[in-house]
Amino acid sequence: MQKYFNCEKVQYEGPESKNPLAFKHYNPEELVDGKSMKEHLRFAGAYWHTMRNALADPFGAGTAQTPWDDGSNSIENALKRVDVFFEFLEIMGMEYYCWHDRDIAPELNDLAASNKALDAVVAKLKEKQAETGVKLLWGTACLFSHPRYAHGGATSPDLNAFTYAAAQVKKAMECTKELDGLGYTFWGGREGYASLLNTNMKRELDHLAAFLHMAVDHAKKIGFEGPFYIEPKPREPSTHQYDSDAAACLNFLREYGLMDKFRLNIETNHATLAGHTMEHELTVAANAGMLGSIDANRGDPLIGWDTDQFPTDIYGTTQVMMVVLGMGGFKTGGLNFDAKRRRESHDPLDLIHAHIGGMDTFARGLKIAHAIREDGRLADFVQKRYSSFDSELGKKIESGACSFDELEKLALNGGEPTLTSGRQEMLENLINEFI
Ligand code: XLS
Ligand code: NI
Ligand code: NI
Repeated sequence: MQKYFNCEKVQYEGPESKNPLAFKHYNPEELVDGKSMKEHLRFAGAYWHTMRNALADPFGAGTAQTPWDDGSNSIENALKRVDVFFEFLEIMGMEYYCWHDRDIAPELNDLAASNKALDAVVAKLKEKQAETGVKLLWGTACLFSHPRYAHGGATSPDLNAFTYAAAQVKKAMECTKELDGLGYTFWGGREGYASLLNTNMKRELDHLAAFLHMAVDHAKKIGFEGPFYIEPKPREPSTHQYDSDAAACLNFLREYGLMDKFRLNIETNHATLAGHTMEHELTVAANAGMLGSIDANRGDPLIGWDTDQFPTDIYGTTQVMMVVLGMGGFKTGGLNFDAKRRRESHDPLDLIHAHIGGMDTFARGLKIAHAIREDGRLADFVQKRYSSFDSELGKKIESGACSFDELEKLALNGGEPTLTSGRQEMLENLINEFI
């Protein structure tokens, strides 16, 4: 038995196992396409949900049982949580993790005191990383919980709030660097607005860009090489969020000359809130060479907010892994379980069950996606669907060397184009052969 969790390290037992505390599909060292499953999937634990989410909802208090936590805002309590979290990672066999500054250490009376608390916890995290080989996938600053950020951090109309946010991000970047973090994330929780009556949108976006350029400069100064990630989300908590979806983020990054240093961190539930599929958002990002990392979770089709549920849908994880394999795998990113248990699942053991489910579902998605790619029929179909563009004329159009005049002449003589089927249902059946 472990010290804080009533279970042993979770082992792979195979699909026949009936043990609820075993992996049925995730076999970390098993090779898929010449690379181990753990290298493909790069699972990360989210400190905020695992250690700090009390499982409250707007109608009731938190239910999570955390016998290790004394409920205080003390540094000792924060240090104790580090031990618990690393035990959890060990049980799961997860080699990466992510944090917000305020999840790992308390916010105290002033910035200097909060920074000092952060230093103490970061020192302990560094020890634990060295002891276990666990790596920091990304760090981030929480610029959305404290009342000072009610109007935003980098987009606040108040210069003092903007200044505070800058100092907080500077420190969080330095802590990420100290822990050899592979990336650093910006999710703009309050970077948006509720009403245009009181908002100068143009000025707020200019400020956000200035803020991110300062982050780029500071990264250079401290030698932080990892990419920055922007995490799109369309609403909640702001009514209108500036980073609403992958396309909006790419447009913003291009407009303000930030494409080099940034990538996107795409989250499933945010994609669906934006009225897109996860597959769509990932494809938009990957097409631009900008898919950096993934927050793995899912929403609920009946609920219109960010329910952050654990991924259990095999179709969903298959689609995700099709895109990830298609781009040649993660470089600095991974699959971060930005997911929480339901309020009714308050026992620490539920954390283990939840992650087993997420990891097994992604393991299946990986194997299925690989099998579909190996089979080749799907890619073949898509390739053939566009094959008329492989002609001389097609090449001319694709290279920008054609004109409307030329095409008009051809259309006048060519007659009616023949219609061919898109065969969507046939392809859906094909996918089901593998699931
Ligand atoms: C909230 C976001 C958040 C980011 C990190 O919806 O998903 O958890 O991942 O700030
Ligand atoms: Ni997220
Ligand atoms: Ni989210």
